[in-house]
Amino acid sequence: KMQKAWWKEAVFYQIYPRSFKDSNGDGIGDLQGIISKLDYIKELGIDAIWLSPIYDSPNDDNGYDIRDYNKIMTEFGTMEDFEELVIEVHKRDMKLIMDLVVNHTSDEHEWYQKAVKEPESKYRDYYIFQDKPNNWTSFFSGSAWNYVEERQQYALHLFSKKQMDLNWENENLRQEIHEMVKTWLEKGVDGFRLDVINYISKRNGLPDGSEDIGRLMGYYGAEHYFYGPRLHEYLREMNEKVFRPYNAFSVGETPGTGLEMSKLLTADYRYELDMVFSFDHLETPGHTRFDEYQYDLGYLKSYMIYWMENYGNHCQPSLFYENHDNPRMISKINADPQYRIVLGKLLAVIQLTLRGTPFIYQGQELGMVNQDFHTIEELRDVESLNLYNKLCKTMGKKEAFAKILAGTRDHARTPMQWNNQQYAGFSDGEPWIRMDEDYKYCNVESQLQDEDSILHFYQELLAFRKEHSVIYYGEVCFTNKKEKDLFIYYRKDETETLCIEINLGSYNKKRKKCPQGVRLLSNYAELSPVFLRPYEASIWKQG
Ligand code: ISL
Ligand code: CA
Repeated sequence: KMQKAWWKEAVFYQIYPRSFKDSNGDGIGDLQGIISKLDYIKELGIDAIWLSPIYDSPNDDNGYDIRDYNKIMTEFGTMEDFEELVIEVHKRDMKLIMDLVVNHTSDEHEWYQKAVKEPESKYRDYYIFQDKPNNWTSFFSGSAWNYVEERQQYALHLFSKKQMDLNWENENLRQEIHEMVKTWLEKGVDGFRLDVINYISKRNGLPDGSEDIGRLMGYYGAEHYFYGPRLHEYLREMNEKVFRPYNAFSVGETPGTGLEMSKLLTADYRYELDMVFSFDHLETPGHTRFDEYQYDLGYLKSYMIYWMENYGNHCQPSLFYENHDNPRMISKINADPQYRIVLGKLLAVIQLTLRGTPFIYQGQELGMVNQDFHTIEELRDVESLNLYNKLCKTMGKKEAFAKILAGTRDHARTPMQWNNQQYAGFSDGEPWIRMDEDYKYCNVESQLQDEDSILHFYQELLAFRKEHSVIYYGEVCFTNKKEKDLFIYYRKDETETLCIEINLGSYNKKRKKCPQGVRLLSNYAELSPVFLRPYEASIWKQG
């Protein structure tokens, strides 16, 4: 028997504020823009919103480099705007969670400035300084160490040169973080998504990373911090002091932890995190985000079966394909435009009928696809720009750009497509990042008018979930596990049984038989008793 919780019944919607809706024509999305679109989100059927960072930041990594945790980024608005947002979200009976980035801060954060300039102050150990660098590399290319003239030492940054890793070994620092989190909970936010939270504990002495692992992964040192010795302790401490007293929800972003470690981080009797995001399903094994290849849906099937069968009732899976760090899922699977609509709906069926909490990324509900970028000048993301410069040292510019184009995070960061007017109704001014012509055909306004749109399908499915609690707490059982391109599973409880029947291939697949009962929802209007058509996905109700 599973324990009930609001977040096990909720569907989350991730907003990337910079690109969601601009209210004042400066080309940058903002809080008032979000407030103006809350009715849209509510009508979609969403229960909770996750906001990517909105704190004061010099925007080296679009807000994931925080300068002041207690201030709102000027481009996004004011603290009053934020308080209004909390009220407006709650008024509509939705929840709001914030992004909590506490593995690192901006180098412009007061703590870092003082650590460097006042080496006798209490801030001296808030960051990770060493006399000599080790061989760890940054996720955004090059060494993970900056030389700091003032201290004649090196400081660690696992991400950009302006994102300095905090030293969680320091108890004062941990306390300051706890107090900071409490001030946001006092403002009424319902929880947090914790950025790379599994990286906060680094192995004592910071030993060099293994050459073999480094070569294999493409970055050095991760085995010394992706699941560090004090991780569980830090999480339990934060849970006990901060999350539990406020009944706050937590979902950790935890790249690389896999199923067994994820269980240890999220089991309900361990009081660490409520859920985690695992990323192993976002690329087919043997590929990285920057390879150009076709994603294999057969792998998604095997991954989902593995998690659903082994994660257990004490842990709640998260279900997602997209976020602000990844190209669009439809483009990865099959970029042929004739399949865009059926494929967008197939993805919705899987995400919204398996056991777990779905997270929909802005634009996913429209079936947004990768952008048609042409030159490196059109890109904004620090990861892409750094990697491009690095690649250009060993290959031609064209080849380097092709790799960037396959994986750039900017595919997911172009403005939300609201209508077919200039700048897609996102802004009256030129957006901070280029967008292609796709908004002329794919946008909220036109999809709201079209009953067969992906957006309508999401609305129907989200309403359907609310009528069928078997999706929240029922069992999942798979059949035909070995059969290529066929994905069939049942959701069962005392009250009903649903059968989900999917063709993962882009061809007509001969049916052996039809499921029993009635077909309630499908991405094909007419039932064919002979074939499952390309990417056909249907929900049947039995008995
Ligand atoms: O670990 C990785 C290398 O494959 C990356 O996936 C990385 O862990 C992931 O991108 C972390 O993302 C989060 O933290 C970053 C920020 O740039 C991302 O936007 C955020 O989602 C640093 O704060
Ligand atoms: Ca603005």
